[in-house]
Amino acid sequence: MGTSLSVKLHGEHTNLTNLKTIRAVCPHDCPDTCSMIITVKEGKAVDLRGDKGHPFTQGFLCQKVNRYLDRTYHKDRLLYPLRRVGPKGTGQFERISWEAALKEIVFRLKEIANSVDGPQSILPFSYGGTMGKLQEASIDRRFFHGIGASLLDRTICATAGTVGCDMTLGGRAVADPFMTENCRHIINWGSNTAVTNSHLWVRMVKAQKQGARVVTIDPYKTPTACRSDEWIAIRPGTDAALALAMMHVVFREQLEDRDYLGQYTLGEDQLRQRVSEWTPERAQKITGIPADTIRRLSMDHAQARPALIRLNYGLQRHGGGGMAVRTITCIPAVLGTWKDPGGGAMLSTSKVYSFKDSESFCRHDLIRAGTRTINMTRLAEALAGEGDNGRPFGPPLKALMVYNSNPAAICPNQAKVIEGLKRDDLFTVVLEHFQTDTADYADILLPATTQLEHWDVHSSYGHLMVQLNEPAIAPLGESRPNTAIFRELAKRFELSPEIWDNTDQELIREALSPMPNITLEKLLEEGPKSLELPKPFAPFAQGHFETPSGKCEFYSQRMADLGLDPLPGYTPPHEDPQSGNSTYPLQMISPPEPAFLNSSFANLEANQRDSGQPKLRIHPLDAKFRDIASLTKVRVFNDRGSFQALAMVEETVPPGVVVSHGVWWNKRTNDGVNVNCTTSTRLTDLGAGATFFDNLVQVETIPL
Ligand SMILES: Nc1nc2c(c(=O)[nH]1)N[C@H]1C(S)=C(S)[C@@H](COP(=O)(O)OP(=O)(O)OC[C@H]3O[C@@H](n4cnc5c(=O)[nH]c(N)nc54)[C@H](O)[C@@H]3O)O[C@H]1N2
Ligand SMILES: Nc1nc2c(c(=O)[nH]1)N[C@H]1C(S)=C(S)[C@@H](COP(=O)(O)OP(=O)(O)OC[C@H]3O[C@@H](n4cnc5c(=O)[nH]c(N)nc54)[C@H](O)[C@@H]3O)O[C@H]1N2
Ligand code: SF4
Ligand SMILES: [Mo]
Repeated sequence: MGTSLSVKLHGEHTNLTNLKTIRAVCPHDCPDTCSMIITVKEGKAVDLRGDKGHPFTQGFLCQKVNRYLDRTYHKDRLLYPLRRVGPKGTGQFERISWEAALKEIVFRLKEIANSVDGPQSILPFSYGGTMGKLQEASIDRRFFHGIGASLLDRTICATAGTVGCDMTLGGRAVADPFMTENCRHIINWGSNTAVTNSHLWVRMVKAQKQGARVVTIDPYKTPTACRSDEWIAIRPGTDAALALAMMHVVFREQLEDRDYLGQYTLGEDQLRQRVSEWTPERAQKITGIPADTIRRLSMDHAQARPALIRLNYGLQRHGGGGMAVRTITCIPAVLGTWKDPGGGAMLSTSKVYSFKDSESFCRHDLIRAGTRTINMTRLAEALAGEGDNGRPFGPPLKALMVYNSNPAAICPNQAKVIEGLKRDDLFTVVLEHFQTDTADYADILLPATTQLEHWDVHSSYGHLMVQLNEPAIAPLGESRPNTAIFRELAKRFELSPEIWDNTDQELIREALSPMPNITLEKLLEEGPKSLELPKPFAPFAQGHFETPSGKCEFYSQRMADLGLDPLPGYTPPHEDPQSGNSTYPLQMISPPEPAFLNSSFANLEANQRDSGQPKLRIHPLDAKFRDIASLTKVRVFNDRGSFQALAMVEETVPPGVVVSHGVWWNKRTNDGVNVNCTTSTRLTDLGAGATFFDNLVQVETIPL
């Protein structure tokens, strides 16, 4: 595409000599993985739109990525390597050459690797700034494994649910997203689908128009909840109690699928026994949801076919998040809803793909025996050299290499993260598009290319197609792809050329190699390709669970072996106002502002305009008790920190719950901090994940 004078693009022709169209992929951490069409004129991208021919994208992009050209050509884009000249955090840099930057990085890293502390005092820190196979995780991993750096456990988002699901299903909960519109009963469970998964949402709306009932279980009345047939307000962190009571109702009303239970599940008797204790009345006390509502929800979901639970991340970010997902994912097996295409439960489609497995693609074989792993959620502690649960930390961190992430804004216990980033004995390198909060602490700041400027290939965690990202324009300024930067570092470290001496196209071929029918050429010529899956696609219709028993494990020996409850159960929040010993009274959740993608886009003027300033949604009763009037400034605080927000007194939250959307750049707020100055680094019960929404705070007025 793009080189010929007359380009055929899903029936559209572009035959002006100086215009070409390129197919790209939205790189962001979002389940929709949209296919984008970029129009380029004389080397400049002049138009970007959703691919009309892509069956999931359906020709539209979200409000954020519609502005991707503004982001790419933004005046604040980093275009040259920079070296820090002022104190850490002040953001003062001077321009240097790539040669000088690379030389300094290699010199410092080698010096650290050869010191008594050894290479494990070097830590890579990256997450989902881009989800492409190459720019997210390829040569970078090989480089860090090759030099013997500490490993990073990437727990900030999804590991609680991954492990919770895995214990029950032996993999992720997957339903065919292309069949959603056929569903008759849909539960958005801890999922703000209309905002965070908008291309699935349009399918839910279609189902709704065809008579489906759409229900949203969320403590906050989100846009998804507003547009659903019913909003069920749940007390944060108590979803497992609701799921247990729903199964209680199903068994009591004899609405279970005996055939499915008999053939494809393990531990039915123990599950029956467990849920017999979970009457809707008991669950009402914990969840705040009336027992009658629980009964009705359970019966509606049990009696409709196909029935889908779209379970997402909101409910995972609590102390009991892993167990909540494990418990909810038992429901489809009790009801037999897995039998229907589109039905069952949906968490992520990522594991359906058979790209080259990351072990071999990222060369895990290079990892030196005994290398330690550091949990990214506990960056605050790691930078302070504190081991978990009193265990020794090992060699202190002396170098931090950050890419595809903005930890100064997105990590919990922000004050402590910043304290660590300020350390003068820490050598920090940041690869970025912009001078983020994290970039302000870099010793060397390197300009990275955006998705319009580099190659990549993508799976998706919300649909089932493989997509190629062809560069549309040349790298702006002196920016370079992550792959190119790590390639150069690996070369200068004299690592074996076979691990780095390959082009991005070669890497794409390698990533695609287990899928012989999907090649770089085909993706280039024909566009996105569907995975070859059985039609209809209902992966658990006849069991095929990848658990040790091959069944859906209500009883899990693996959980028992870990010393955990082998049955689904309810784990209360770490910071539980019902425990009777909590210091702060209000449960605060901080999901992302719709116009931001985590902290990405938070620096664009238009997105800031859409979002206004940090707000706090609070129920009228809680506001009255504190003399808080709407649209006045409040202080939100706990022992970890405090931030200011504009109070929005409204009944979109129940009493006892407050919502403050994230994730602002600290330096773009009035008080220089964001919600993460209050969030904690305690981990989830399974998967050692982040507990951003398990957070008790107090709120007070700010005297004028
Ligand atoms: N616009 C936009 N889209 C995004 C993102 C973004 O930043 N902006 N981020 C992307 C990423 S990285 C991710 S991981 C996904 C996340 O996708 P979602 O999981 O949909 O994201 P959240 O908005 O974090 O959480 C969903 C909902 O869970 C609710 N919630 C909080 N606690 C609980 C609870 O205890 N129980 C229940 N039932 N609900 C609870 C929140 O109020 C929120 O409305 O979205 C992706 N898409
Ligand atoms: N309070 C609170 N905190 C949260 C959340 C929340 O809901 N509430 N959400 C959590 C979740 S779900 C997640 S996933 C994390 C996300 O946290 P992060 O993964 O850190 O996501 P972003 O904030 O989007 O930052 C990604 C950065 O990568 C950069 N980037 C993008 N592409 C490239 C590239 O090709 N090369 C390089 N070098 N850089 C690139 C972007 O410019 C951006 O600054 O945040 C978590 N933090
Ligand atoms: S962020 Fe999500 S919805 Fe928006 S363009 Fe990217 S993939 Fe599509
Ligand atoms: Mo995430």
